[in-house]
Amino acid sequence: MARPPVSEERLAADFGPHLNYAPPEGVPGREEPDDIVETHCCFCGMQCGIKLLVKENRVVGFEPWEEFPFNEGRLCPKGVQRYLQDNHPDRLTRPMEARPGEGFVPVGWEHALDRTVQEIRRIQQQYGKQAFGMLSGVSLTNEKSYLVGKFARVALQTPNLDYNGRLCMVSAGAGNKKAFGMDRACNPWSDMTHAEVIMICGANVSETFPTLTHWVWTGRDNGAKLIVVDPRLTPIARTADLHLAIRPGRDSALYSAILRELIVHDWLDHDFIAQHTSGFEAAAEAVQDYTLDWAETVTGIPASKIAQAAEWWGAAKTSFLCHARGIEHQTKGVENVSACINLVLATGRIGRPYCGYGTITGQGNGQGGREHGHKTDQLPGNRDIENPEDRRFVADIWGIPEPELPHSGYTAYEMLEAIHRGEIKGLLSICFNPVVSLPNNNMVREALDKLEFYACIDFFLSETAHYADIVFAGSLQEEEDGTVTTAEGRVVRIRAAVRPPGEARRDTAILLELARRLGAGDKFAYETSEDIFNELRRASRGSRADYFGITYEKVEKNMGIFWPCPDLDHPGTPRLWEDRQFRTPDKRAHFVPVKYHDPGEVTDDEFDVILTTGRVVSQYLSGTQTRRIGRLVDQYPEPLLELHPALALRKKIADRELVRVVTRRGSAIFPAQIVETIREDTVFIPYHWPGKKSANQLTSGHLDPVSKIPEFKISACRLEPTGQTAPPPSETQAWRAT
Ligand SMILES: Nc1nc2c(c(=O)[nH]1)N[C@H]1C(S)=C(S)[C@@H](COP(=O)(O)OP(=O)(O)OC[C@H]3O[C@@H](n4cnc5c(=O)[nH]c(N)nc54)[C@H](O)[C@@H]3O)O[C@H]1N2
Ligand SMILES: Nc1nc2c(c(=O)[nH]1)N[C@H]1C(S)=C(S)[C@@H](COP(=O)(O)OP(=O)(O)OC[C@H]3O[C@@H](n4cnc5c(=O)[nH]c(N)nc54)[C@H](O)[C@@H]3O)O[C@H]1N2
Ligand code: SF4
Ligand SMILES: [Mo]
Repeated sequence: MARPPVSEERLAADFGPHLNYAPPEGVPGREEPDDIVETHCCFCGMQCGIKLLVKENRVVGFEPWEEFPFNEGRLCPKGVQRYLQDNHPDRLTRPMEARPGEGFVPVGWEHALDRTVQEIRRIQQQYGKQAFGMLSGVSLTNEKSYLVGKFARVALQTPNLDYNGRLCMVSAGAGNKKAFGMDRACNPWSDMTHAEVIMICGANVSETFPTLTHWVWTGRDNGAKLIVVDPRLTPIARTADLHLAIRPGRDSALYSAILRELIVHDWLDHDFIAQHTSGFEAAAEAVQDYTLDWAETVTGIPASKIAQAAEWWGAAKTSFLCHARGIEHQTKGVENVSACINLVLATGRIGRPYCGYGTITGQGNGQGGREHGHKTDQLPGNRDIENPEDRRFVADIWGIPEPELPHSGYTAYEMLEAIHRGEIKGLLSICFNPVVSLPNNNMVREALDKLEFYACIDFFLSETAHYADIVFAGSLQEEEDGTVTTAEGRVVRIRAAVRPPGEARRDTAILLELARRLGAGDKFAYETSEDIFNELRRASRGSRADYFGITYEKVEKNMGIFWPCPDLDHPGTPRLWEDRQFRTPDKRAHFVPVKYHDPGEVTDDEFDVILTTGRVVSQYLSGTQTRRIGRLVDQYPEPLLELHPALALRKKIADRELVRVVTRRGSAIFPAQIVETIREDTVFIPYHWPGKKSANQLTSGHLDPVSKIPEFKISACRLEPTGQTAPPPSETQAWRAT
């Protein structure tokens, strides 16, 4: 029997008073710390080095860590405020149980763990092992990611495990594997410094990876031509030599037309193509009709600008191409990635100093987290869960017979659909807030309401945790030792600075105790995070993400080690492919032919404007961490609908007017922000807010057929002005997670 819908009272619980936390006098004890801990920012994939100041088991401030080579002490607005999470009054300090009519009630660990294990057993006995699912996230360290993968397969024995990287890195991962047989940014960012051309596709670098801007600008100061492809004139685009304001969802048309230009003008590296690649002819044939004029019609970018980009790219001796979610959050996310890689391969500019390519990984451990097996189709070391050899290798390390290892299950969005259909009855989640971050979140909320049992591990009561029966009080990044892998592929050390507050426990301790109570304790006999890492090293040995030669000691001594690192005496690999030995079966890099097709949803008479979604500098992902920090809230207090003055004029919309945005999934009201920095046919809404302010009420469940990433970047919408002016932001901040 499904539960009754989660009550309004429960959804509103604990979500009001402390949203804007900012200690007026600073955190007490700031002046004389007991300890200074060198670690990394908990937010984006840059993983900037930072020193945390600790006093009496509390993080009371930070200092720059200038010696850390990537950011050299620089931090962004989120990085300098993150320490405020530690002492936050909203921190969960005890497990909680949802009781009918009472909302959430604090309970003891024994009860919370017992009830969870009983429910897992009941559901699995009644409906089968696969009826209990697990969702995970890659703000977790490598150790926790590995542990979750093993926990779901060995303790829960379910195929239905997936992670929030499904919303983030999977298009790039699939594209990289097709081309190179391996999934990592190919170069360290310092290779931008002497690139003659830097091309940034669908990445709002200055807001989403602010400390990376330093490397882009160093390249530009040294004479690089900067090309930015984005429907918006973002801060980084404002500093570019060429801004290609693309119509959302048309990327592969642009890169294919550029490839055609390279071929027409013979701006190709024939030796590299002949000796180190395969598939060039098919890729060339696929683009032969994609003329500049055709591309102008499809992309909305003037043909002359496309020609200019092709000429700069073609004539350069060194170059760096990078992309992020702008091209990857599409139903052709993987094809867009392939189309970009084709440009890099055609000119042979990879695996050399100042010649590089890379996706800019988003989440804190978006790189490591996508290698160690909490992805449904994957085992540690980026091994394939359907490959018999990979299965045997990992089953041996885990001490289970290979046939007991589950196969691939549902991906994240599909899992919610399966819950909605009643196929999956129970869920455990850690580090994922799908109520805010999945598309079409009206469906997501209905699905969570249907679960017979749901347990969530978090340190704040996230919007999704409101739907849980049991909430386990887990740990912040700085409360547990471990490692993460930065967007460059550099494995760095997260140091425990403090213990979790009150009765909260380390994430690892919670998972290990659940495993023990599920009867799998002997398979999870770790004393420390380093024990888990050492098993991960063995599980990744010889794989496409080889960590075997990396130890805590080496990481600490060198301020990070780049994988692959196959042996203990190996120094790590900052730049891939210098040896030209790609990880594909034929050791060549593969061109992938790309044929253009339209996005999953196109505009029509009824829905005549393109809606795209993304980020602002001061908020992070689903916002449950950053919306609780007053100084970040002040910088951008509410989601705004960005639109061009010409569109505003056509729709008779005034600045700050409340506008109803309608898509085929639903509607929501946002204050208009009229800006000249966006295409006339496109509007943009940042997605960091829940409830009535959530952009994901509007987005579609269209998925890339290969990567299963949702098409967050393109929906067709209609704009309906309400005639009302939005109240000042301060009056609108008390939104509830309804
Ligand atoms: N401040 C902040 N920083 C973050 C995060 C955060 O939440 N806040 N999250 C981190 C994570 S997990 C991620 S994944 C990254 C994301 O980093 P980005 O990918 O840089 O961020 P987005 O805002 O999602 O999208 C980037 C740009 O894509 C553009 N775009 C939209 N549609 C298209 C299109 O069809 N084609 C092209 N070429 N561009 C398009 C948008 O205008 C936007 O400027 O940021 C990381 N850093
Ligand atoms: N419309 C639209 N939607 C999007 C996107 C978009 O561009 N547009 N971007 C997508 C992308 S790229 C991403 S990455 C997703 C992100 O989506 P989510 O992963 O859902 O977002 P987070 O805010 O990271 O949620 C993580 C949750 O885990 C908790 N958490 C963080 N660290 C830890 C930890 O160490 N331990 C434990 N126990 N809990 C932790 C946080 O408190 C939070 O509740 O959103 C996606 N959704
Ligand atoms: S750029 Fe990313 S890792 Fe660096 S301080 Fe900002 S959020 Fe943290
Ligand atoms: Mo992401």
